[in-house]
Amino acid sequence: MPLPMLPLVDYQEYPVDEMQRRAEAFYNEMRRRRSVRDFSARPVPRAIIENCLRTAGTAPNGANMQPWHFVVVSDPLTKRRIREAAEAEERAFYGGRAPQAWRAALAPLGTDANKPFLETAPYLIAIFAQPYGLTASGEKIKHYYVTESVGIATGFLIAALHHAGLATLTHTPSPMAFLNAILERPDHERPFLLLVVGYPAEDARVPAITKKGLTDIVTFVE
Ligand code: IYR
Repeated sequence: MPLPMLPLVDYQEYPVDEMQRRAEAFYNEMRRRRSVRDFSARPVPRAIIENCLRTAGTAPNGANMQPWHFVVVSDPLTKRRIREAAEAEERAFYGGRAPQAWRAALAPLGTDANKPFLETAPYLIAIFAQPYGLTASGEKIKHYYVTESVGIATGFLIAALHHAGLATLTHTPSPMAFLNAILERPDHERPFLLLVVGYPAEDARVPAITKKGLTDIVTFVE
């Protein structure tokens, strides 16, 4: 049965010069975002996190199945368990499980197996991808474009948190199956990313990286 169709009342058009200003202002805001690894323990009101998660939940996704689940962890004991499990995986990763070329690619960033921010930061948001959903009666409903959908929702979430004035780190300990166990998520849910959220530490440092320019990332066919 097709859904009822509604007028697009929420669309907002701007004059072209205002569009130009808005596009530039948004770029200037987003280009200030950095992946932060030095977090402050300062608390962050949960309501801010909730609104950013609402933004994530608006992401376009396959057949509107919304194939994601977000677990927001502020409990110190759970954060500690996540840190311990993540660091165990990271020790194996940096200790030789990762191919030499991968470790060489990371060397300039100075990352290592120590992840104190997993306990320091006020929030860890574990993002899970659901290959299928379950109805109330336990029937499986297939989800489509799961990775794309969850990736877009995660991008929305990172942008929303940055816009609110918070720092994030997209952390990917590999493998991440320990998140299902610690956070009691069903086996079929795939841990996608662990997002570390909070204020940066006052003395936070970030590596001197640059982004590719427009001509390096875009081809116009006109
Ligand atoms: N998960 C590891 C390694 C790592 C991998 C990539 I690709 C990065 O961009 C950064 C780190 C870690 O978090 O240290």
